[in-house]
Amino acid sequence: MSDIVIHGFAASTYARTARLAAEEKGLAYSLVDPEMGTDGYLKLHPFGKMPAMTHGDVHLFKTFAIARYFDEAFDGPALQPAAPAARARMTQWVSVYVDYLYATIVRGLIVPRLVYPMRGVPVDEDALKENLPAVDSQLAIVDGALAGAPYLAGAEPSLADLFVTPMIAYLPAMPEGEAVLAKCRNIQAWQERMSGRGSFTETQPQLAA
Ligand SMILES: N[C@@H](CCC(=O)N[C@@H](CS)C(=O)NCC(=O)O)C(=O)O
Repeated sequence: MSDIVIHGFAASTYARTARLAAEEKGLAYSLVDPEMGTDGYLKLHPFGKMPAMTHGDVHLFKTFAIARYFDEAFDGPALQPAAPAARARMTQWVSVYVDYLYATIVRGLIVPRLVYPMRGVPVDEDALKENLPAVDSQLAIVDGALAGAPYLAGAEPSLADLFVTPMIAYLPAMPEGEAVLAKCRNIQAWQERMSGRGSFTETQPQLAA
């Protein structure tokens, strides 16, 4: 069988989602740092983002496509519910992550608070502060969805959970993140379940300055 290669930085939330899916399926893969912006990498990901994935002659970009490929092309526990309504709910939460949560919480809070200081990039504190009510309200919605529900799309973890959990994992590392998480008891309990999984431990990024 050909080798699976995930092109992405360990600290990337999207690359971690792809890795979580591979780990949950019990797949062997290598993680390779992409050479962002080079012609070579643009051949793998024409939009210049991460992750991309190669498996023999299968070349994919976009995390949802990669994660679905892992789920559907290989044996192992199903990462997508079979029932149409639950599967649609999974897709709904993946879209919520891609369209809303990533911009507000990853780009608007985690990147400026954690990544910019490591790179010596000045933080626009006003913009960060202005974004906090949206962080609160979006996470309150996720918290509400997890009230009385073990996972976002049913009784078992699905791709929806694998999209959201890497972002939540960064929040305790910053005061604004800690403060919002303290109000989200259902997210806390869910994150505890997610972080107890082998896939989570195996993909833990090391943040170094
Ligand atoms: N919606 C895309 C998003 C990919 C994305 O934004 N990845 C981020 C890393 S988490 C990235 O490549 N950032 C580097 C950049 O924008 O140059 C997906 O699902 O794969």
